[in-house]
Amino acid sequence: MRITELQPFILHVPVTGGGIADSTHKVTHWGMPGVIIHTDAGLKGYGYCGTHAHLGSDRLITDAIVNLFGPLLIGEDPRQTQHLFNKLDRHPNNIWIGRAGVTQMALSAIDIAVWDLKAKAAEQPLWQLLGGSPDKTIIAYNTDCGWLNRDIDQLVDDCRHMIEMEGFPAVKMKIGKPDPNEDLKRIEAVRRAIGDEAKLMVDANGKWHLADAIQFGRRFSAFDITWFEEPLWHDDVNNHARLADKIDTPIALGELLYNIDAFRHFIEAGAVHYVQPDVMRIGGITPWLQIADLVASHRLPLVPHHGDMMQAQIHLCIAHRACWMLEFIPWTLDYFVEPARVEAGRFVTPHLPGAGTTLTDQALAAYNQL
Ligand code: 0YR
Ligand code: MG
Repeated sequence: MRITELQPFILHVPVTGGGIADSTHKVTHWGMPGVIIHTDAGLKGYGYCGTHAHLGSDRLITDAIVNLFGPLLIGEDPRQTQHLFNKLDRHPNNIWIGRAGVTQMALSAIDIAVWDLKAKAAEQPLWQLLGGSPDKTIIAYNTDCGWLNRDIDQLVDDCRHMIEMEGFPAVKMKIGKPDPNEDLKRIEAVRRAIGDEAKLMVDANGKWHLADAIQFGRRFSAFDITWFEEPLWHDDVNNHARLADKIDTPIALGELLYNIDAFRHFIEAGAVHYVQPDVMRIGGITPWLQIADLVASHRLPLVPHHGDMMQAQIHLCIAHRACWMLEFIPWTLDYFVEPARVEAGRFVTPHLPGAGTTLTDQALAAYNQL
């Protein structure tokens, strides 16, 4: 099988309730710049990353896919995933301007697409190709009920609904209001509404500084918070390690890290307890598997970020021993041939061949901005 063509796309799809916010931004749409990789066997591989639907930055990603990496792929066998990742990752152009940011996300989309092709060529769902079992249970936690721009009454209703009516065993809420005391009031209200059994996580998206994180993070113990996500600036290893020593609530981070070296630095510094790589940011499935083995070697849990909208990462979670929980956000369930499904708070095992990333022709026609 040989790669014959790269067909880029940029989807912008609506998010819940007309707009969502965390401490860094408010968005009305989720962006999915990506690529369909065509082959001479008639199989197509789909890969994409996740953004805040800014067309300028999305076009940078698709330009890197087509013009930085594209010429290196035509004529190659997509099943040679290790060979192709090394060829692109270590290409002089990528070393000089890449290894993070736009080019790393472009590489992620390509690597996901070639793994999609590899699994389709093997006529297996990716979790099976990787040696997983369909009987493995992956717990879903819901982030789509905890947005920072919901008032406290809506926040409480949405979180209670996900636990009581939808059967999720865990919800995550955003913090990062101008006054952390308001965050504490919201945390207390949600904990009271969902009861003591349900898991509750909080996510600051990097907004807090160390003093606030210590002072207010110590008070999370009263509410049994499962993890404090991205408390501080995303790349700040030392202060996250200091915070981890000062508060009881575990630290979760990784959604904005780009490579295995960054994960190793946080893990070896004792700065993270729940590790959250995102397959659409770190260069794809090939490095995801390496990072997952690193995480497992340190006996830490791996709970991926939702950037691929769970489609590929549910396969990876089923296959890898470090995973037992995955973030859930429902924005893109109508746009995939086999959308991620949750029943009673657990992901349903996908069964179609491939990595789960095949978009419908209708979605490509309706939402493509390219
Ligand atoms: C959502 N999940 C997150 C995204 C969310 C961010 O648009 O920006 O809030 O991905 O932190 O853990
Ligand atoms: Mg987060």
